Amino acid sequence: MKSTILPFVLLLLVYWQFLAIAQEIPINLNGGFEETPVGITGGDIIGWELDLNKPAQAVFEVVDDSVKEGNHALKIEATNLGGNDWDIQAINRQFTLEPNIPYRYSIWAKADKNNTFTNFTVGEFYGSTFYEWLGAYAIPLTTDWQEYSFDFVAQTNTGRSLNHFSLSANSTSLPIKFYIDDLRIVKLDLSVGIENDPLEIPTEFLLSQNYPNPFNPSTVISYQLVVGSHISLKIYDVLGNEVATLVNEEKPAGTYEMDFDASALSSGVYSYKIEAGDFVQTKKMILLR
Ligand SMILES: [Ca+2]
Repeated sequence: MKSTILPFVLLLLVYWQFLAIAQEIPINLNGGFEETPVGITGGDIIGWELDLNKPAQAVFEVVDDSVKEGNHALKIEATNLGGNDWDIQAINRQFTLEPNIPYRYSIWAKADKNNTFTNFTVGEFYGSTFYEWLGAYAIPLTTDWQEYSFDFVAQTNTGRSLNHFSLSANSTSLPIKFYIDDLRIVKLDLSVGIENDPLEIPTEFLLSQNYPNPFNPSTVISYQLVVGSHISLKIYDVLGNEVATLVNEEKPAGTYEMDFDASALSSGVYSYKIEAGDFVQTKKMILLR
């Protein structure tokens, strides 16, 4: 009996891992670091802020350097390391982490000299002022862009939301410069393989904000359908002229991702509109060359 079941269990485990789906979390975070930081602030800001009010002295600057999409990355130049960190706060207290579900934090980073140790931490927001750290990861950066990722699991308490990332650095020689770009949080849905159902049926219609945004020249637009219907997903310029049709067909319920390549278009604000039965939604995006 045991020898009959074991290969099946191993196969199931492999299958489970293989089918694990990463679902991007719609955090209100300028994870591509295309824009100037908000600064030292509090409150519910859409975007992200940097808390410079720390012993460690550093200058933050959005510079013309990028590992992936977009043109810019965040440069952090430290002249003094005071043993404390710098905070990057993703300000979205609406997004609640699901307990006991693994999430993956990923970020691209490099430094101007090897072995600049950087700690990346992830925290969750709870109540009005409390942050609970979910993980801290010490990384020896190199002079080449590399992607680093860490998995974490939300605590079981309810009402917690993803809020807080921080950085700290250590090096034997100062000043140091390091760069970060393309910060993402994805939810790892490991239940999919077990259910043997690659398309989890969503519970609400949704047109997600494209990622990255701003973008150059391509971006990803995703949407969810609760029921199957005829889908139209079109791109319009700022004058309302249709410039592209991404989808125009019947689709079953499910979650979809579309790549939009804007190589033929010029810089500017565009909108994308989905029509799925009675569900109509439009969002804006920025092509930045
Ligand atoms: Ca970027």
